[in-house]
Amino acid sequence: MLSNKENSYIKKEETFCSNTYHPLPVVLKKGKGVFVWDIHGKKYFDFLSSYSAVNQGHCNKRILNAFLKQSRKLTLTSRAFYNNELGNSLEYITSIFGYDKMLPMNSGAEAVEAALKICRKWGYEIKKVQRNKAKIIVCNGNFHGRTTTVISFSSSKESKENFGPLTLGFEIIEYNNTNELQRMFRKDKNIVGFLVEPIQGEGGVVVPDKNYLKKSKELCEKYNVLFIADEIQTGICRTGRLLACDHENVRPDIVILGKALSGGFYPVSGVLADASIMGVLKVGQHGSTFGGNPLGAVVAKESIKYAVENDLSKNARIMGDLFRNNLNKLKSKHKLIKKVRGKGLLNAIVLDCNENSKIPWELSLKMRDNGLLAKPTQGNKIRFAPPLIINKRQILKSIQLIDTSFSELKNENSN
Ligand code: IF1
Repeated sequence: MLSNKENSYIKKEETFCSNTYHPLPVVLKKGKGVFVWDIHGKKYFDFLSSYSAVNQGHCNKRILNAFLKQSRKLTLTSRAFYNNELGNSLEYITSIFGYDKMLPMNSGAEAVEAALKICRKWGYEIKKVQRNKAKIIVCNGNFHGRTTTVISFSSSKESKENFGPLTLGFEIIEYNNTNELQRMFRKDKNIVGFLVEPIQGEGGVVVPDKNYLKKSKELCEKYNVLFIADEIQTGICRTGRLLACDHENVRPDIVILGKALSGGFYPVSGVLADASIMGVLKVGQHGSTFGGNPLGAVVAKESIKYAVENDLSKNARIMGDLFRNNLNKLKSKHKLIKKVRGKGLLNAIVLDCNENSKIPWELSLKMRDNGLLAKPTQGNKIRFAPPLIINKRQILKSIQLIDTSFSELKNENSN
């Protein structure tokens, strides 16, 4: 039962904000590490991590200090002028990821849009495909953002209906299917790029077969197509490696980063590529008011430094294995758990109910009451993605809370 105070916050947000979400009924006021607190001081494990944007933990002290220090000096210059932080930051970030250059943007969708522009331009000017015929392959179940071009290649009707006319030049193929990818490449010589999530987040944490990425990259090399990895959600240690593509030693032609590049402080995203690809963008052919600002540059450098120096990849691997092993033990106890899947600390359970069942929501409410926040995605899946700093004791405690929530729901439904 929500308090009057909670209801008044909710009512105000619903009254004055666009109604594009169905938030879990909880009103948060504070975050620290793996925890968030509501307005009454109740503490929760945050198993959404702001859609994997706070991999380093809420209000990370090191990133906060860097943010505050730079905020007092210079926050925004626009790129009409140089600033003393952008070059330093991108020198560090490009060296960590092993690319020549990074194009700094702000939101994930903007970085995806920029990557698509680079890919198309490369197609016309380097690969020499037919003018205005460039084609980019994407996957069914994709999620790459909410801008009009990006939703143009969404496979979800809800994301694109009545937002037309949509952008042309995209073909959707089945995810995790390299045969179909090869058929596409053979059929159409104007294909310039393959945009793929190494693990599909919104699709309910869909992990492709082993070597899917490797085989896809090999096909891209064979047919001279750019392999574009959207690592906005899977990147920055989330799946147990710096990039999810690292699990298969795949080096994308273009890497798209966002979310945890910000440490949760300030929207920062970016596109990584070597000079031979990034060089197709000339002066005046791309830009953004905030892209490359000194505050975002400092935040992004500190966010990556923290993740690397604290080996969040290793912790994500160890804690992710512990979490999935324990979830699988729960599976034998709670028949409602149909499947456990994920990699590192990007995990989900598939519930044995249909896609429009109320059970996933009821379960999320139970977990909320028990002190753990997680939300259903794609109907009958619940995503579990805590900050990557979570420790063993906290994982085991979280499993207990999830177990209790299943038991309570079962008892309630059997009465
Ligand atoms: C919403 C999903 C997650 C992303 C990938 C690009 C973007 C996202 C792989 C765009 C953003 C967010 C957006 C948020 C919900 C959330 C989400 F459920 F929508 F798919 F995390 F899984 N590529 N994902 O996951 O980045 O422009 O948002 O910074 O729009 O509801 P953005």
